[in-house]
Amino acid sequence: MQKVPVDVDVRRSNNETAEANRALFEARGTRVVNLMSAPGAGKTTLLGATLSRLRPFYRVAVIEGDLQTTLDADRINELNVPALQITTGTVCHLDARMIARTLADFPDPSTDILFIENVGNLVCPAEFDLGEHLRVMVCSVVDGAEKPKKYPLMFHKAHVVLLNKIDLIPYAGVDLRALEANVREVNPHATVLRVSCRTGEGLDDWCGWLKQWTEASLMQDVGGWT
Ligand SMILES: Nc1nc2c(ncn2[C@@H]2O[C@H](COP(=O)(O)OP(=O)(O)OP(=O)(O)O)[C@@H](O)[C@H]2O)c(=O)[nH]1
Ligand SMILES: [Mg+2]
Repeated sequence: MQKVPVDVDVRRSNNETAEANRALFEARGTRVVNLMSAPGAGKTTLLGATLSRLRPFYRVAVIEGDLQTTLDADRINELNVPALQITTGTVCHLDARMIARTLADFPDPSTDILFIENVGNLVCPAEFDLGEHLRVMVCSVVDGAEKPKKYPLMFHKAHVVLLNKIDLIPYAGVDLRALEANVREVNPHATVLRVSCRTGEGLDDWCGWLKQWTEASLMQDVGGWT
């Protein structure tokens, strides 16, 4: 009997479920954005700002991933955007099966863009395909310029890297150019944008980029980015 290492098996099974999720999303005409970052980099804050800018144009919904609480889903529901919470307990990332189970409770097929906020963690979320079409990483600039080199996988997997909290650069003493160079070294193809969810700087550019991507993706009628 051939032995298959457990993590290879887990990943293969996850990938199969992710493909099924993606096929379902595409049949519904829903584009799915997976938001990832270290804890506290600003995912939920960015989501709030993004939803308010995109809502006039698209039907949006959110799945929130969190170890314990429903706090982030509560924040999104306060904006009158439908949001469901997945609490993972001790698991430090979302996986495709969790998303598949949630879709059974969240059947609205008319969503144009579904945002998934992954569990705050700089490593594991990048290892699990959820069936998304776009992976966006939020990187807090105050965490230091060397982070892309130390934790390359998430930077490598991201289609978009948002360098958030640039309002704090004067206090943090971080070299923003060095950070950008490190991101590009790990992932030369990613779109890299500077934003501040506190001051609003860069958010119109980010949402403009996302609108363009959504239109292009819906026209192609395929995910294409995975
Ligand atoms: N100064 C500053 N603070 C920010 C910015 N974006 C977010 N914050 C703050 O950073 C803290 C964490 O933001 P959240 O949006 O909760 O971060 P998160 O990534 O969703 O956190 P988890 O879900 O716990 O991983 C909050 O106090 C935000 O107000 C920013 O651009 N500048
Ligand atoms: Mg959050």
